[in-house]
Amino acid sequence: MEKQKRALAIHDISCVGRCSLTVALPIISAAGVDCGVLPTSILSTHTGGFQGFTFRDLTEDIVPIAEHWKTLDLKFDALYSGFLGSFEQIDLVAKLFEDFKTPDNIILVDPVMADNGVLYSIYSPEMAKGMAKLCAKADIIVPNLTEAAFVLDEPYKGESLTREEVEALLAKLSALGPKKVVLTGISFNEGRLGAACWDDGKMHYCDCERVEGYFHGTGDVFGSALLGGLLNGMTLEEATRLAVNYTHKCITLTVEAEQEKRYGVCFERALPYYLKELGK
Ligand code: PXL
Repeated sequence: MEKQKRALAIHDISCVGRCSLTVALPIISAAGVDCGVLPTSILSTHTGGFQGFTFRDLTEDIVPIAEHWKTLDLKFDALYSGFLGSFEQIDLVAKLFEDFKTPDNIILVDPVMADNGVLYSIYSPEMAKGMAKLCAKADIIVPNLTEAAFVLDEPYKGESLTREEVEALLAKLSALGPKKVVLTGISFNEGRLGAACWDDGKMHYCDCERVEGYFHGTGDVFGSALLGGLLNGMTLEEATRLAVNYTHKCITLTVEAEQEKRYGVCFERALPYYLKELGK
């Protein structure tokens, strides 16, 4: 049997609400990958839709944790960062990437900070500049359209873009450093929604039927499913298609279960589909 791959997921723990580590850990594990975690902060819930959530910043713990790992001669096949707990964490995570980069591992950065044209409530505009620096260190980035605008310091133009505009965005995002970019929230047709990917200059699109409404945590479901695909040997295009279809399935099951949207999507119920597509 081949050696098991190991990933590191660097996100917050939103204790309730199914996003960040409570999504990344089970999905990446289901893909057959040993998934270590580096929690950036602990919140009682995520910040999108709950009043009075608690927030503990774990910035102080990052360096001691990384220093311990360095004594273990640990190797990661992928490092995947998402929601960070403070502005200072950007430089600390960038340093972690330098320390654990190998010639063939994957550094995947989701510059989690905004959606629908606005920054998440706990972030300031300086976060956007820092996230651009972190994206420059990545092999692959997975922004949504709002995050792409913030990272490029451009105005957000909404969802209805032409193919030429999407391609220009992808080229500019790749020029920051990452050879591969997957841009989510792409729609050329009202009834469809998906992602565009840029694989070292080659463009691919993948979409599926749009389900109306805003579903929390789907960016983390998407990024985790994409990474699981890549670590199972898929190309970027194949992994993007898998992530689009799996995320769509999770949303459909959430609608069928009539579940409150702020508690995230029913990704657990769609795991059999994910495993089947991975050939497991
Ligand atoms: O899913 C992105 C995310 C992650 N972590 C926290 C969030 C959000 C989005 O709102 O609030 C704490």
